Amino acid sequence: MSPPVSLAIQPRVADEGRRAFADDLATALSQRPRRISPKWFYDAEGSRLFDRICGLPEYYPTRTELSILQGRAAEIAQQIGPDAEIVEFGAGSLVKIRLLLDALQSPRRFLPIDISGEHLQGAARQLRADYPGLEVTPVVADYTQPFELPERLAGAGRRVGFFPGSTLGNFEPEEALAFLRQAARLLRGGGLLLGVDLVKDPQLLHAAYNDAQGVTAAFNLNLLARANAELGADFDLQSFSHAAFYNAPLRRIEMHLVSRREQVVTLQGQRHAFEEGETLHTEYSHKFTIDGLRAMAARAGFGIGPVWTDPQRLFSVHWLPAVQ
Ligand code: AVI
Repeated sequence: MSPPVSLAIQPRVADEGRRAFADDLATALSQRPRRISPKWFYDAEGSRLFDRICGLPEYYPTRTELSILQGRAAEIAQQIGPDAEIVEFGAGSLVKIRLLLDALQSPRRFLPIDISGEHLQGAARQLRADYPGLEVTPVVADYTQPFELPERLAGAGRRVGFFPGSTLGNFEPEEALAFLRQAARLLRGGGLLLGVDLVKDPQLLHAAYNDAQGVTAAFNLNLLARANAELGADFDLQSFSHAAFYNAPLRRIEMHLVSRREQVVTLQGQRHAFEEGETLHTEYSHKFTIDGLRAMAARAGFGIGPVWTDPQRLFSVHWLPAVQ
């Protein structure tokens, strides 16, 4: 069994994580417009709420991507080839990686990369039990920052990245390009299997981020609950509301927390005043055209391979060869 790269330093990592959250939130509250990275959504409760979002009737991306992966598994496996090493950016849904592993010819190794050691351990344990021939090597790293992967296994096939779920859309365009450049370097000679959401009718998009059960609202507001629990902040959750709208010219959903009244919030001894209607921006979710995504991938150093979509062209899965 391969231990995660830095399991021994988990408590320190947790402290560092809390400090980084405190620093990011303090910076976010001090700047105008106020803006924080969506990575802070994902504490245990945020991850649970995100799993619920994935099953909502309005949130089409998860089930649509799954249907593409399922329906096109054989073609995808043909692009990847035998004995592959699969690198997943984020220890994501075990459902998606299983669909891929089940279709591949004798996959050799799975390397899930995640900033959270806990998430990685869960993913690794379950896959080891179900795929006895597969070596599972978790890597604790922030994949949005520069990092290295372990040496390739002798005799292994291609090294292939898997980045589903349109998480790329949560990056700023320059961050997305930087991520793709790093992926092209790490995966040279192999390729990237990338799932991204497509530009579509704004009404469908609006519904997906403003669901009737209020799960997306709870997910957004949980960021403030997390700040209260972990950092001793005093956000009054009743005094903020969820807002998500489609910015058509920039092809992205923008998610905010809107102050419902004039109020002062205290974070680590600092007071932050909100006017009624002022917002904390929490997430972009960019939507792509197939040509636009391919142009960005080409700038990052990828070649262009096949793309698979659903009949309604809601979502796309791209095979991007990482040219030698
Ligand atoms: C993880 N990410 C791709 C989701 C998205 O659609 O941007 C996060 C999400 N935010 C609100 N709903 C889902």
